[in-house]
Amino acid sequence: MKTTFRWYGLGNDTIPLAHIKQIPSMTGVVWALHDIPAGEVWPEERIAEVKSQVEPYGLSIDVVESVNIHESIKLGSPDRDVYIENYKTTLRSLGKYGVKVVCYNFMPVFDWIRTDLFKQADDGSTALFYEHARIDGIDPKVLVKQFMENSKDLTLPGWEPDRLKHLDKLFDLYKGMTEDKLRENLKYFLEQIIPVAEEAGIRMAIHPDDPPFSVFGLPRIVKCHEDFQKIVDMVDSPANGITLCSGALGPNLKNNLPEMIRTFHKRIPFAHIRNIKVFDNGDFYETSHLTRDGSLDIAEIVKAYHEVGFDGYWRPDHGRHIWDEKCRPGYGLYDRALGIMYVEGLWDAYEKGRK
Ligand code: DNO
Repeated sequence: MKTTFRWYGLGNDTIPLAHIKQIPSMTGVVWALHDIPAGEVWPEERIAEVKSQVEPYGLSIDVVESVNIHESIKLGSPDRDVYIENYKTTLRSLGKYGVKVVCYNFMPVFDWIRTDLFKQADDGSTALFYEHARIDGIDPKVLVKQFMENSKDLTLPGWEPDRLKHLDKLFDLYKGMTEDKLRENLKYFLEQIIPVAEEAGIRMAIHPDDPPFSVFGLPRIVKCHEDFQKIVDMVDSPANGITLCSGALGPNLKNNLPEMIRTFHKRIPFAHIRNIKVFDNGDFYETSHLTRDGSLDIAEIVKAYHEVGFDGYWRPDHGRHIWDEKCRPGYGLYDRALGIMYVEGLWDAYEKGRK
């Protein structure tokens, strides 16, 4: 498997490419043009610019996360075709510059949701945290405001101010939206996009809903094994794939990740590996990658990838904030680098065991 690392771009990430390159096993960055609003075409010259910044470090730009989906596509509004055409144009350009995988998600309104970005653990480290009681009683607008204040000048993926400024209107538009209707809208999108992705040499990889249950009454259609089956069946092509994110699926402890890997591995071009600790009441926080630190058996997950001969891309997902690092929530250098060493260590051990 090919190790990658999410990088927010020059001037937008606290971590220099030179440091990313020094992490053992590193092959490339996972990137995006974070300033381009969902629905707009990514200009070719901007794609070329990222390529020229990254490749001199011996790193690839093979994986993009995410080309975000305009809400009109998720809502199935009459103007969705305009945004689908824009998406196709972006895919063609990305293919031209050698991109191989495009991660995206189909979550209404919000991308991932947490209630705390810097929850302190006993050892003094901090990490992202989700608390049911706080979500149940909170107006989404208050949560958005807290997030913006807490992340200061570092933009958060999925929490772009542009996306969230019309929150009331968006919630109104989603009134009456069911899982089935949302699924139909995903199918409509995929039927148009996948042939273009195939031509461009790109594999699309849908990211699961994070957390994998309905929040603020919004429907969720990418949260378990059955949902994945429905999605891969919508368009039967290797280009219609999954980003298997252990941390996003993990809060539902019924999700059997090794089994999902064994079932869907031919449709998994991209894996996110991280651990979480789930409490009895369902609250969860993000731990180190170590199996013994969380509720997910990361060793079994890596074993499943090894068994199926996974040769796709993976990245450590979020990390804790340790050693006083000042960084974007979830995206510091140190803990993600430690996570990589753990996962690569497991992989080597399985590899030796096989021989
Ligand atoms: C947060 C990320 C998500 C993810 C998107 C994929 O840190 O895991 O923002 O990139 O959901 O489309």
